[in-house]
Amino acid sequence: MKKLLLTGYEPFLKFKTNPTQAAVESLEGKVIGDYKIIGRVYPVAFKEINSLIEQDIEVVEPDAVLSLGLASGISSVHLERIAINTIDGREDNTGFKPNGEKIYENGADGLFSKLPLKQLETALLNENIPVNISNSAGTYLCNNLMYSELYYLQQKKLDIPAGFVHVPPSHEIGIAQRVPSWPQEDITRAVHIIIENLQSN
Ligand code: PCA
Repeated sequence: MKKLLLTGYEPFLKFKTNPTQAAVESLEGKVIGDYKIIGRVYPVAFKEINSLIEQDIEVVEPDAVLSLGLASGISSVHLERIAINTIDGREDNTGFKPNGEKIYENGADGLFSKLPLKQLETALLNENIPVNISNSAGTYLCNNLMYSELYYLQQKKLDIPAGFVHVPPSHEIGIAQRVPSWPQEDITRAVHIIIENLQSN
């Protein structure tokens, strides 16, 4: 059975929950399409994230990697096209505040998703899930994870589907923060549909 490493994040900043944690916890251990789901929920910590994803890819030996993050203010699923070699923005959960540093000194400026974005966009639309292909994953933890994941796979010459998807807030966050939000079950269903439509080699 093929394995898919599915990653989400813990709550951060003013968000008391993270819908990606809930999605990972509900899909963990399931078989979806070609894949058995191996779930991980990561801390929002710049200094830990690179080694966490490297270790998990090494230990799990996945046939595909799908990473998820919450983006407040979006009202559709965002299939991220590119990760950039920089971190910047608000402090993380350890209090570290990035200031435009490179993630890898000798890394490429940008790394492209290895997910079939157009195919996934069509699959989600066919299931009535609002979706957009996004050209910026920001400069916070999510971009960092997407970049270090793709960088590591490139270094190891592992040619597998891998990439990052941002999801909107769940209603819990929407109500607390007065931002657009979705039912958690639709967020989890969107992730399920993405995995179903990921073909491994
Ligand atoms: N979203 C943040 C980090 C953790 C998460 O779920 C981001 O978009 O960078």
